[in-house]
Amino acid sequence: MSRVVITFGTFDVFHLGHLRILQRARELGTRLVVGVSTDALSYSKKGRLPIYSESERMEIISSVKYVDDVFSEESLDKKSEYIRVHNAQLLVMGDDWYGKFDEIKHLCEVVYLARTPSISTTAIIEKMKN
Ligand code: C2G
Repeated sequence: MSRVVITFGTFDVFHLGHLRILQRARELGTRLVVGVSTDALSYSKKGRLPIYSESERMEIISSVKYVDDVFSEESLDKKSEYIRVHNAQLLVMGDDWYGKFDEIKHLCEVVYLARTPSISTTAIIEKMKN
């Protein structure tokens, strides 16, 4: 029985937290599609441009063995459209987004997974600065 899982993120300075949520998301279905945030959307979310460009982040994510397809996420408000276009049955996000996408539960199942503790792009950037 096919089950398409969809998830989203900036995935800047790719790290174990990113890898593990992609792995766990893929284990919940038979196909994983990932919306990689554009530089503009990432800027609006995080107040800074990503270290890795959009095309670099897309190339990295599309080469992860758990990922079956990638596309550009242009807006946080287009989830319904992306879910329909990719025919997704399950949306997976880290629990830092807990409850934020419940309004689309009429379209597909929504699951929030615990983030991998004590690792983040921000912390990696800080560590490199020092
Ligand atoms: N993540 C995680 N553990 C970490 C860090 C991140 O599980 N230690 C998860 C986040 O919860 C998210 C995914 O990895 O589900 C990508 O994280 P970010 O690149 O920070 O993306 P974000 O800004 O949360 O974008 O439409 C939703 C947004 O695009 C999500």
